[in-house]
Amino acid sequence: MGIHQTPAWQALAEHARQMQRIHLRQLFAEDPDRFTRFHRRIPGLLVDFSKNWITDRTLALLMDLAVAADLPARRDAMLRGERINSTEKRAVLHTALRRPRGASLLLDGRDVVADVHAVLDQMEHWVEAVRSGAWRGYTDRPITDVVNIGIGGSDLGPRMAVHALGAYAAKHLRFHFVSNIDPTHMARVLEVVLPETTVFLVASKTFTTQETLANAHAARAWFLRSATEADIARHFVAMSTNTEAVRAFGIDPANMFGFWDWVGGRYSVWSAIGLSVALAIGMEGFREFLAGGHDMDTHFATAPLADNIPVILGLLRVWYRDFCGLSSCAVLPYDQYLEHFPSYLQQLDMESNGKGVTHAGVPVQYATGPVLWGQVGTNGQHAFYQLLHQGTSVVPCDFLAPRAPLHPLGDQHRMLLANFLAQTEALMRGRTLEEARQALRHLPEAERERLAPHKVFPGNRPSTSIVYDRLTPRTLGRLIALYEHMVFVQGVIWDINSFDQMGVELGKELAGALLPELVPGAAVGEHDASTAALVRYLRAEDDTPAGD
Ligand code: G6Q
Repeated sequence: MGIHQTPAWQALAEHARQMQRIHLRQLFAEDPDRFTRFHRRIPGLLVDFSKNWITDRTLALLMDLAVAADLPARRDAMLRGERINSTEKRAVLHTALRRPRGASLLLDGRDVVADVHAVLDQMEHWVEAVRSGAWRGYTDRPITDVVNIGIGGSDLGPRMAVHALGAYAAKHLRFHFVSNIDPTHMARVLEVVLPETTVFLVASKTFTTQETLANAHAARAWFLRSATEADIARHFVAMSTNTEAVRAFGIDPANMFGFWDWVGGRYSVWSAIGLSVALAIGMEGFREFLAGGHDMDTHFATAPLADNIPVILGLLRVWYRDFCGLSSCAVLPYDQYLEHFPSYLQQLDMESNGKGVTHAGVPVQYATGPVLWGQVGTNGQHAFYQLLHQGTSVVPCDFLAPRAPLHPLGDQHRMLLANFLAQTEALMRGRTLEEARQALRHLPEAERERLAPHKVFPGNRPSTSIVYDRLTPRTLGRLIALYEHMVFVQGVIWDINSFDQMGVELGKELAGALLPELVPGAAVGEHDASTAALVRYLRAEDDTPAGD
């Protein structure tokens, strides 16, 4: 029986029809305890989900759905290391990367936690050498620049986290991230670094990714214009699971930091892929980051479903997607340090749950992963919030905000928080026509009547507020793990494999076929008329000026 055929699903569908007529204003007016009942706290974090389209009954029905989908057992299976990545027949053990030293978890008879800590110790050794200046470049100068070369999961996590933890970062090291095959990306970085004071971190789980290998080769060629092959060992390290390919590239495996096939790319910032993060904040900070992830794992593993923050927030996503017909959600951090968090989450969520078949390969009969997007506040307020408030699409929003600033500056943190609160309140309450008229009472009546409809806000726009004490490595670890587990919860309800990414393959295959066809004079393969014409145009064989 598919999840959509269970009584729990059908009860939610019926309940959603009843909820359609209720405005959030009304729910708050009728229930002074609404915040008390619909928020949860764990140390350092408060999650207020009272401004969502829910009642006690909604939550109870969502919990029934979680039970119908066997969520607790599925969660435990992931944490135990069962091969829940069904298509690739792999365990999914990013949580093992954050288990404390001395814990143990056996996978095929091997203690993966011991392996994790062996790599962390290796990282510590190198990270502290680079940060202290003991590790020197080929002209005996200390390292000043770190260039991470990687893409997707080998880029978005480290880039986001290095930026997010900027307040704790070594000031004498500059960090650069090159991901795109577009040569502009590498060229712009090479303009500002020197070969003798730069280390390149080649981050690739498979060490076969076209973009990363092309960029790594370009960096190597640039480096060898000033240095020798023997100097490579001091300037290139790799983070990978593929020792042979690392060696073939010319990096000594002694300068390789390993991880394992049970770490998915978009879940890999906690592994050696986080080497740039460790270089930025030091190993003590990196271990704190891991401890934050572990805090959330412990909460996810042990809190009762109704108090379990990732469970509640994951189920709310399902509620909006499948029962309220909403197809997108926004993440809006009121924290400049979290500038790259929305694009990080975009991959985490959309690559994990943008799936159309169940584990058994049967097309799903319901909607799966929403489109996730967002930007930091208050910037977004001056851009797309118009649509959030008055547009015809309803977008549930996650607001994130720190209670305390990392850089106190006059009254600005309070101004930031006032804006965050004002947005959640405005989205929830809206403004009626009568209130709009009131606000315009100073105007002549005709003018007031002309403008008032434009100043009406429907309100009833749901949001969740996630408030943390201040952004520390530990807080960031908790926040990332919170979203990882929310993604997992949704995948379990939808019975999809959140841990493969077959949807990125077809484009890669076609790009491989098209590459030789872009050489002028080469044969153009079998394509639709559009693709074939574009190939010719790009080869400059069709020079009809654009616009003619
Ligand atoms: C993430 C994806 C994908 C991957 C990149 C880079 O979950 O698998 O974004 O991280 O394609 O892969 P490599 O690390 O193997 O170069």
